[in-house]
Order: sequence, then structure tokens, then C-alpha cells
Amino acid sequence: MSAPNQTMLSRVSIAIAVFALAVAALAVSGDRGSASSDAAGPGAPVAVTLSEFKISPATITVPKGGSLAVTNGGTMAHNVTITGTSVKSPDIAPGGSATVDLSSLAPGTYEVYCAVPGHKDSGMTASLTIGDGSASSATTGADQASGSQNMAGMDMSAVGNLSPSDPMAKRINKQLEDSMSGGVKQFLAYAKKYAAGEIKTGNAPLAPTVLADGTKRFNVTAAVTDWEVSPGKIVKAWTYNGIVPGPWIKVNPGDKVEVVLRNELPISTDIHFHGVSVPNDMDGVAPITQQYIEPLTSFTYKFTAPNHSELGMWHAHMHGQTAVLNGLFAVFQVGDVALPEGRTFNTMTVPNGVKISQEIPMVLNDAGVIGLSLNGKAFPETAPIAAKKGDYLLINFFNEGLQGHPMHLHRQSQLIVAKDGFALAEPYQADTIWIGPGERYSVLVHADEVGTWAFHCHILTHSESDAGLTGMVTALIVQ
Ligand SMILES: [Cu+2]
Repeated sequence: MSAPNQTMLSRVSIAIAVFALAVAALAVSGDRGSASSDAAGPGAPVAVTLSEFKISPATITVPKGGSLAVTNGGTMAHNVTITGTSVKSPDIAPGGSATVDLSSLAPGTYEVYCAVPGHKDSGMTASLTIGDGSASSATTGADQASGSQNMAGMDMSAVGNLSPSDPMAKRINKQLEDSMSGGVKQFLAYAKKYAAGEIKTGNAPLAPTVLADGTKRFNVTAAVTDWEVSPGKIVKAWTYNGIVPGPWIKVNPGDKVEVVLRNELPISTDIHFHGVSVPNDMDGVAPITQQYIEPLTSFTYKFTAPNHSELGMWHAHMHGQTAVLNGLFAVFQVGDVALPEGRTFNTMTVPNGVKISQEIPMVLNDAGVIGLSLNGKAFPETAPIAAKKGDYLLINFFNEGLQGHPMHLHRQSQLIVAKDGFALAEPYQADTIWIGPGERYSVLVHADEVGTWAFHCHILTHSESDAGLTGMVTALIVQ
């Protein structure tokens, strides 16, 4: 099996190759979304552009029953909110757009602002005047007759009460389509950035310093660091070496290991090596097995790796309910997961000497400042998995969150080869795998179907929202 650093490189080079394919696929849905927009609504929506930190134009005039076509031309998420009403847009990601229905507003003048904390004070305000709008009164009347005047903004919850021909339904549908399309466009734009190495990612393989006696020493600093979870959402993450998940430590069975932890957090910490066979005094549960590692001090964990393969995690145990969820988690691996070579399982055959093109950690989280995420990133900033047709991928799931997550891969099955790093005597195929907190599953995927395949948590509120795809979603792109 290839070493982590080689797999990362191949992932990047393949991502470049498949990017064009994915963009071509998206263009179809994007065009369809724009075409339908012109057919719905009373009069053309009035264009409004958001940026850092202003709303243009500063004076907006809309006929009664009209709407705003809001585009975010900035580099962070913004919204439009209308003072004294329930009318507001969702948070719109950079490059995204949304239509804001104003048909619930009586003629008059209103204040418009961005409700993202701090943005109003930075200048994101404008004035909105609703005219008496005789030109569009017929359509507005129809909206009110159907009871949809309460559907202003992004209240999607009652759309099921509307007829498919209701203009309000069409406007809401347009918003829903736009939110899905906008997110997917961003995801593909980020795929390009990943391929170009422009995104700071977690799970970076950590190279040890090798001491004279062969000991592999890994230097780690825990600190609170700015971390971009999704476009424009920068949080104060708790990190090892500045990344979420922290560095991927991989050693060989029998290696002498040192992990030197420098604590620059505001609270004490420790490292628990979860699922790794270490002596009791290296188990990292302060104050039971060691003293607290106080802020601005260091501690060195020393142990000999077991003589067999293990697939574990390393994370804080001291107030893990805050520290881990905020980002103090990473992968610790001893050797390689054993594969069931030369066997056939239902629809998948694992050849003798199977070559794994990529070994991919997939670390799940759902709380703290990181929130619903895959490898410390939320859709649309999740990294896609790019493969060539015929590749065998080894995906290791790690759940560092508070809830179980049923991870579902479209079309290609997952052959579960190990649970918590222990090779299964009888591997089995599944398309959806429930991964509970603390659990690890290793799955072999034979990427044999060309296309862009969704790969997501199937608790649907972990992967979709009124704002489109969200959180625990990525894609397997097979070329
Ligand atoms: Cu989930």
C-alpha cells in the first residue's frame, strides 16, 4: 500500500484531470436554473449586489409585489435582511445568489442590512422603497388570494400547500434551485482550488525526526487557530499544528515513537491514543494516568508501537466535549489495514496484490465550532475524491462527533474490511455504513462507474438545508 504522502499527491493530480468533466456536468443544471427564472414573478427582480462592506445600490426601489435578485460579489457570506419585517435572504456564499420575495411588504420605505454580525456596522445598509406598483397588482393579487403572502423570503416550510402553478411556488422553487446550484458550483470551484493546492487541509502526513536509536519523534503544538470550515466561515478552531483534522501520524509495527506535545491552548490538555496499544501511563487521561499538560508547557509521550497493525485516532481527553469537537482530533495509524486479497464478495472482487490508489481518512464531526463536517470542512468546501475508473480506494472513517452518521456512497458499494482497525474475517458489502462516535470503519471502494457520485451522511439534515447541500457532503468523481 502506498504511503500517505504519495496518496495525497495522486489525489491532487487526478483532481486536476477530472475537474473539467465535473464542470461540464454542472453547466447543464446551471443553465436550466437561469432559464426558468425569467418566467416567474411580477416584473423583473431588481438587482442588488453585496460585497465587503456595502449593499449596491444604496437606494433600492421596487414596485409592490416585486423581488430582489441578490448576488454576493464579495469574498465572505452575506445576507439581506429588512428591518421590522420577517423578510430576509439566507446567508449567501461568495459568488452565490438568491431571490428575495418582497410581496409581503406594503408600500413604504424600509431599511435593508446584512445581518451577519458586524457587517451592518461596517456599512452594509441600504434604503428600500416599495412603490404602489399598479403595473404588477394583478399578480400580487393572485399571490394574496392563494394565501402565500406569508411566504416572503425563504420560508420553504409551507411550499407543499401551494399549487405547482402558483407564482409563489415558482419563486420559491427558483430560490431552492438557485441554492442547490450555487452550492454545487462552489464545490466544483473549490475542487479546482484543492487540485491547485490552494486549500489548507487537515490530515497532512507528519514526518518524524528520526533519533539516533531509530525513535520516530513527532512534534505537535496544540493552539487555537483560525480555520475556514466553509466559504467565509472562519472559526476559532482548537488545532494540532494549525489544521483540522490534525496531522496524520503513521508508523510501522514495532517502531519506537515519541509524540512531543506543546500546549499553547488557554486550558490544560492531554493526548489519548484512541484504539492504539500504549502503556497505561501513556494513555492520556489526565489526571488518572498523567498530570495535566498545563498551558505553555510540553509533555512527551513515549511508547513502542504494537507488533501488529492498528487504526486509531489521537485526541484530547481533557474536556473533550469542548476540545475535541472544536478540532483537537487526528488519525494515528500503525501499519496497514489487512485486505481480503483474492476473494469475491457479492459484486466486488479484490484481486491478489490489489493496488490501493489512495488511502483516504474521512473524519466525521458534527458539533463544536467545526460542526457538521468531513475532514474539518463543510460542503461546499469539502474535498472531493477524484479517481480513475478501475481504481481501488481505501477509505477509513473515523467518527469524532457526538452522533452516529450513516455514510452513503452512490452506486459504488463499500466493502467493509475492518472495524476499529481489526480486519474482518468476513468482509461485507454495504452502500450505507452507520459510524457511531469513536468508531472506525475501513472500506474498500472499487471506482468502476464513471461519473460524479454523491457521498454523504444520510441523516438528511446533516447534508441538506433550505440553503442547499450542506455539511457532510462530498463526491466521488470517477473518470
Ligand atoms: Cu450525519
